Amino acid sequence: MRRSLAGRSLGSVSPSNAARASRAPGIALDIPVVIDTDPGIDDTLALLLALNSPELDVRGIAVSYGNTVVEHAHRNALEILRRAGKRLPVAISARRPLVRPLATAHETHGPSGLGDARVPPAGVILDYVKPLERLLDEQPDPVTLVTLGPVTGLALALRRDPAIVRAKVARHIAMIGNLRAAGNTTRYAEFNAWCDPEALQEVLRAELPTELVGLDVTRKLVLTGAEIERLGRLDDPLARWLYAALRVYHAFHRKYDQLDGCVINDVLPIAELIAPGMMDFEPFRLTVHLEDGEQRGRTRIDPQGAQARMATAVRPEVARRLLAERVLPAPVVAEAAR
Ligand SMILES: [Ca+2]
Repeated sequence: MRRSLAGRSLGSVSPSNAARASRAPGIALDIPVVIDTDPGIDDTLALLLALNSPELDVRGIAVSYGNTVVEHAHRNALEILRRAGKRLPVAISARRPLVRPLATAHETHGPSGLGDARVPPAGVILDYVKPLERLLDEQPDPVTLVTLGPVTGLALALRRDPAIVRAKVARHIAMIGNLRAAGNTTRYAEFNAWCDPEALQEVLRAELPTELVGLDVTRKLVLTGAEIERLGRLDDPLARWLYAALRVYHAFHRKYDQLDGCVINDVLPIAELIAPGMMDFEPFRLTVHLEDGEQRGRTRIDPQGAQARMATAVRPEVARRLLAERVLPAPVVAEAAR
């Protein structure tokens, strides 16, 4: 077995090719997926997991503002694709919230969005770049839309072309919101929901259907400080690059959450697609607080709210095992490899 991280997960015989080769021709088992993302350190692990998983056929990436400005998120997405050895269509999902001023999480993810990881300079994104609804329209059949950032781009697509969204999105799974867990941006609100509560309200009311993977479950998926330090000691370019990103995220968690580790929220919706049933979902009627203040962006149960399913329990060891097998080398995530 090659010890190189790149060789394990990103080598020339990709898991994707190997899996396709073992299947009968003409039988498409891969789940077609479009990922709307604001990379982002946890987005990076989620994207690498998706790109390295034969169960998923990632058809394209749509990039949003969120953890950083959209120009940086776009540059980061291209760098993640380059390091994964993939070329995919990249669309622009949203540059700013529907009505609120743009805010980013630079104190969590660093000014570039990827901590101290080296990235090329960001360019200007011109107006004719493909929007999310065009990326969806190009799909020959319905896809699973995964959103890992604010849902502004999906709300805009629903405003501009609801028929395309409804025809091409068979399932929407989102890292967003919280019910019983405390917020991570205010006492009550999760960051993606807080960024654009009006967009989340519009998306929920569309009842696509949407499934929410929120802080109630994502807080249970933690890379420990010891695991991050082990990653930093590996002699491997991708491991060093990920470590430079994760150590900033780790320092943030240590300072603000008194947590020796990183909550890697965005990995969970991807893991659920690969290993269905690793989370429990329950149906709710949900609404979003649109008022300013600590309640802004809070998701809560409301008998008049929109129907959606929300994750209420998780088996994080499944996601940790997937990361160990497909993104991080086994010695990093020690117990998951057993
Ligand atoms: Ca994200």
